[in-house]
Amino acid sequence: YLLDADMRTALAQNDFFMVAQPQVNQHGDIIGAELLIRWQHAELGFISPDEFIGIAEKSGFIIPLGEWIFEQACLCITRLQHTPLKQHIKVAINVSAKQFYQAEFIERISGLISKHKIKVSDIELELTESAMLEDIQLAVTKITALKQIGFELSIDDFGTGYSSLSYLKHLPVDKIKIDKSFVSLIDKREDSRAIVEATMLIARTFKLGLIAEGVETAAEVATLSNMGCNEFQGYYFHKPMALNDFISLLTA
Ligand code: G
Ligand code: G
Ligand code: MN
Ligand code: NA
Repeated sequence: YLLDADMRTALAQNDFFMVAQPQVNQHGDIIGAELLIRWQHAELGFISPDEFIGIAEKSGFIIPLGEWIFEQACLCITRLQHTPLKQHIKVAINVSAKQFYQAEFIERISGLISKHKIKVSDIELELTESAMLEDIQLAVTKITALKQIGFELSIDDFGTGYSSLSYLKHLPVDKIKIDKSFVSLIDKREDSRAIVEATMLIARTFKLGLIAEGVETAAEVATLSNMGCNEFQGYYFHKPMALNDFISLLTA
């Protein structure tokens, strides 16, 4: 079993690293990447974030870990700035609810933005729908403040939060990410297809960007394109990869 102490050691020893999963437009051009954390444990080998993010949230370790993740995004953006690229690339990170609701969150990440002298609009923060619903009033306040500073914000795992949709009109987010659980069933189940259709209508109505995640097949791409989705993330296009490989892919 994993201990909080293991994670603290791992952070100090550089056993955590970020991988990048490219996001593409309808032509397959890379428009951004989601950074995802990975842990190569000295004895246990690879440990999935599904196993340790929850533990880190309970122990409070997610606060220093979340800051480390944010700083990795800053470093990635700096690297991209020093790479000659045809297109502009945005970098997205997942922000855990615990970190988001922390009183000093905005101050801490603003400090890192200044330290690394990057453009705040180059970072996209992904917040899950369920995280925002934990305290919707506070979420609206925080997201409004983050937007004012210039962050891009997206709602991750959209459609899985059992939410009333009325909250959306109060949230100045930029983008919805259609959850992979709906994408994977889009050609198999009418109910999943209906949820995706409803999500697209919501995105249009609220003038939000839209990206489908977990796209694995050409058939899914075709169905989603026909329905009006123009941005994709998933194994069909690119799997998460080492940052060096991501840079190579962009400059190839
Ligand atoms: O990358 P993978 O599919 O293994 O991720 C599994 C889960 O862990 C997903 O829910 C993903 O959002 C989450 N996750 C991956 N990387 C991060 C991260 O850097 N921060 C947080 N908070 N969650 C992450
Ligand atoms: O919870 P979140 O949406 O952040 O999780 C994204 C996770 O989904 C990533 O960690 C990534 O490893 C995983 N993922 C990305 N593309 C695909 C895909 O095409 N199929 C599956 N099964 N998982 C994917
Ligand atoms: Mn995500
Ligand atoms: Na998701």
